[in-house]
Amino acid sequence: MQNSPSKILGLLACLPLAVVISTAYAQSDVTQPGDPVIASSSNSPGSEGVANAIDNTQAKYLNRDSANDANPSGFVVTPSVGITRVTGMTITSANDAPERDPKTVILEGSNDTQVGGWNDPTNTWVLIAGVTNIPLFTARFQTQAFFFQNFKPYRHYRWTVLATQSDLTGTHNSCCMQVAEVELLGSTLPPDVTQPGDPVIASSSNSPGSEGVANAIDNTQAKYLNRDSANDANPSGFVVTPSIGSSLVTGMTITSANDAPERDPKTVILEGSNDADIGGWNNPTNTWTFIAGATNIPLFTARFQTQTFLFDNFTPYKHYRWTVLATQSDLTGTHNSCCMQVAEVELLGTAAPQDVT
Ligand SMILES: [Ca+2]
Ligand SMILES: [Ca+2]
Ligand SMILES: [Ca+2]
Ligand SMILES: [Ca+2]
Repeated sequence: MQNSPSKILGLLACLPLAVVISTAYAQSDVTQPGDPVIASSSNSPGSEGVANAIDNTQAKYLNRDSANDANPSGFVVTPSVGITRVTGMTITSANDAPERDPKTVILEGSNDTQVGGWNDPTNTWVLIAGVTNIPLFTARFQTQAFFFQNFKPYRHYRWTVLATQSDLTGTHNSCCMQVAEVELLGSTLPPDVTQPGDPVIASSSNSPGSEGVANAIDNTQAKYLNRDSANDANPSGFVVTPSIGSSLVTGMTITSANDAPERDPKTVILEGSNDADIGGWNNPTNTWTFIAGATNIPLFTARFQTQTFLFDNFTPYKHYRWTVLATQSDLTGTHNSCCMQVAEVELLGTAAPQDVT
């Protein structure tokens, strides 16, 4: 049976719409007015403070620290929507004085529990993107957008102007940095495609009775412990078949267990299978395809700490195999002669698109 031309045209007509929707979702502003913000300093006029940077109006944020580009200025924001992955930003010029517009901006991220201040030594910041030589804003309240690759999700963002447009405008900037608005474009993390009770197969039964494989996805801090990874002699992990059906997984979280950091995962691989049935952890009748590897996972610096890993994946799968190839072991100062253990694993993604015909 042939597809009628009208049906094909209909499908083509749908395609751009679908793209637009997904683009809009992926690139929405993760900040909102009222989110906690910390100014680089209080060197602002009373009515032009830092909250104006994300207030969704043309009201401007002005900071005098950047007079003559002597010092950086900007802000820290903690999006109230939670952990996000940011892959772009917009900057909107303020009402006047183009020499004060940003020319060089850096964006950093932090996953610290709390931010102690703009430049608090207890906080760790990681560079996400630098935008240099921003073109002149040719109008007031003009918005420029910048996109970059970033696979790391963060709780907090630090947005810093290192240089203003100043002399490029023909006017030396002896005043300040100013912006009408800044948006951080990105998305919240996709949800966990697994749920407690989903069929799981352990890499082996070499676990204490109360620390079996079901604990890996039970949504509690109860841990899964497998002794096969003592001395990193053998891999250990599990296969899970999400009961929601085929899913597209683009990330995972790993939460450390209650004790013994040397047992935490250091190298993990995730594979997918679309076989009808899984015959076991490593059954020769099954086909597994590599999806992503997380190598040199940073030390978990606390118990029940969650680390998140995001990756590109365009293939939906019915089954997932999560394998720990190495534990943190000696990096912690203690050799791991026991096992691998985790409090929880999440596979982040969405249900696979369904055939609508
Ligand atoms: Ca906004
Ligand atoms: Ca504003
Ligand atoms: Ca658990
Ligand atoms: Ca879960």
